[in-house]
Amino acid sequence: MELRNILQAFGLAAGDFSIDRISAGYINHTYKLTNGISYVLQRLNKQVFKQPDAVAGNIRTAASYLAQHHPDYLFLSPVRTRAGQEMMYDDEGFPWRLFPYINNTITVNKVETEQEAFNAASGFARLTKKLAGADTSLFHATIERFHDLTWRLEQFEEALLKTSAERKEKAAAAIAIAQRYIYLVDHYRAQVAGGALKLRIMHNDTKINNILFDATTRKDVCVIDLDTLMPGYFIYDLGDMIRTFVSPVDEEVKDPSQIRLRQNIYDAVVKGYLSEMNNILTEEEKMSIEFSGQMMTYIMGLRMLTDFLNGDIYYQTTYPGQNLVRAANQLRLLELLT
Ligand code: GN1
Ligand code: MG
Repeated sequence: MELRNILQAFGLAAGDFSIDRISAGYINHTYKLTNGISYVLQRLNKQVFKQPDAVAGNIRTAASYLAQHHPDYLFLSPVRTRAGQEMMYDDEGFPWRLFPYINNTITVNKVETEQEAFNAASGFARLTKKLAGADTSLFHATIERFHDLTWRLEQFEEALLKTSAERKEKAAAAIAIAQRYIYLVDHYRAQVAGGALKLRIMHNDTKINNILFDATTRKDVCVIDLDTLMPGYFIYDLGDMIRTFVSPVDEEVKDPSQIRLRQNIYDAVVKGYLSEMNNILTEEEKMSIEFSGQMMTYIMGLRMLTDFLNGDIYYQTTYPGQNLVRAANQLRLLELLT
């Protein structure tokens, strides 16, 4: 369906905007509509988000809780269609959402400074903190068992059994490294089963480009990309920040030897996170801070490797072998984090 028709459903005329596709992200299609008042338009990946209503529902639940209890907290809710819906479905059944664009904000794709790491970490932490009083049972899993490490290991093992000889051969080195870290899954299971981690509302995709910064002051303004806002454990958000912030090069780099652990950035992430969550996290939870980065780096390595073994069916790729490159980078980072 043409963007023109989609915008029409939201009461906007395509001709009024200059429209650019934003390429960051492996899952959804995102466009920036620029004019005096600007918007972000996004097509949700319906293969990944099988229940778009759960996505919209969680955002609505969070928005109403925050409006009631923390009215000063800036939380981005979608713009409704003319028919009053949070999403419109195109002819192929894809849901589209529209978000207001906050002027004078920027996203960054790479953490350069400790201050940036600290600000982003405190920004993501503040979301969980502000939602700490909300009833987690009102939120639904938008992707079942999304960051459940046990499940991701099972999927990896199943892919290993089903993959082609050729892919298995190409991935042999990565598979061997991945198998060395299965002990992390045992630890995860023990933590969850033992009740060491409290169920909280997490963002679940805390990459640096999922937070808006003020273009002038560089302070964090607002978190974005709330498709995976759902119950989880604090290690998911803190861990994904450690995973994506600490290396000077990102998960796409072709030469894994460029992956490094910047200890100062690591420390700034943890400090930023605790600047908001120190009084919210239990002492027992705090014992999993170090584990968080290891666990999330491992889970992403497993997911990327699984996707490679499955024939690249989940993440968008632009060249053959890209998922294996991504996985190798995660496993390299994991070596540095353990
Ligand atoms: C996916 O689409 P994007 O880049 O926001 C993935 C995350 C991974 C990330 C890896 C729904 O997020 O879990 O961390 O790729 N999102 C989903 O870069 O699977
Ligand atoms: Mg995302």
